[in-house]
Amino acid sequence: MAIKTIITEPNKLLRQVSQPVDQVGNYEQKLMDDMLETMYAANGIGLAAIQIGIPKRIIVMDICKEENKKEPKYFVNPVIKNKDPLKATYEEGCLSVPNQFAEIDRPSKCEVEYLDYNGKKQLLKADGLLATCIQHEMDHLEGILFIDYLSKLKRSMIVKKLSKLKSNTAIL
Ligand code: GNR
Ligand code: NI
Repeated sequence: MAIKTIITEPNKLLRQVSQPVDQVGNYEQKLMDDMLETMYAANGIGLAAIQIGIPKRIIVMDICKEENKKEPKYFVNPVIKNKDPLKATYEEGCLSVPNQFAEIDRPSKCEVEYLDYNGKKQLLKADGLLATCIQHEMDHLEGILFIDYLSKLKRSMIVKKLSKLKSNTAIL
């Protein structure tokens, strides 16, 4: 397993639409292992493959709060089957938008069909943080970031801050 570099805004790769996976094979499983390790190392609760530069429809998640307990979840080619019309608000962050947080409204519940780590078809009924997180991750597959739901002004302020941060880091 290996820890990969997480791509941050602004970066065109984050705007790319990810491609479906043909088959969950050895390469995909190794990729999911690396993604999970990278996510844990960054203290995230979810990660999409595009965040490490790979435009494939693969997501890993672990929303378990207990220390020393792992509950990894793997989603290949996820499709949302049902969204609750009722919205829920969560303070969201993103490993690709470091240190920025905002309250975002999304459907409070959803049903997701996907292939698991072993390529087996699964249906998940999600609510709470799980529902928010899976929708946040599925947005990454379409090249969408949570800051896209903010006003143009708020978004451009965040992107400006992040580009400044990047140009400073380049000097160090
Ligand atoms: O670590 C993460 N926390 C988080 C909190 C609220 C809503 C969504 C998330 S996902 C984020 C990790 C990430 O950037 N995944 O793409
Ligand atoms: Ni994210």
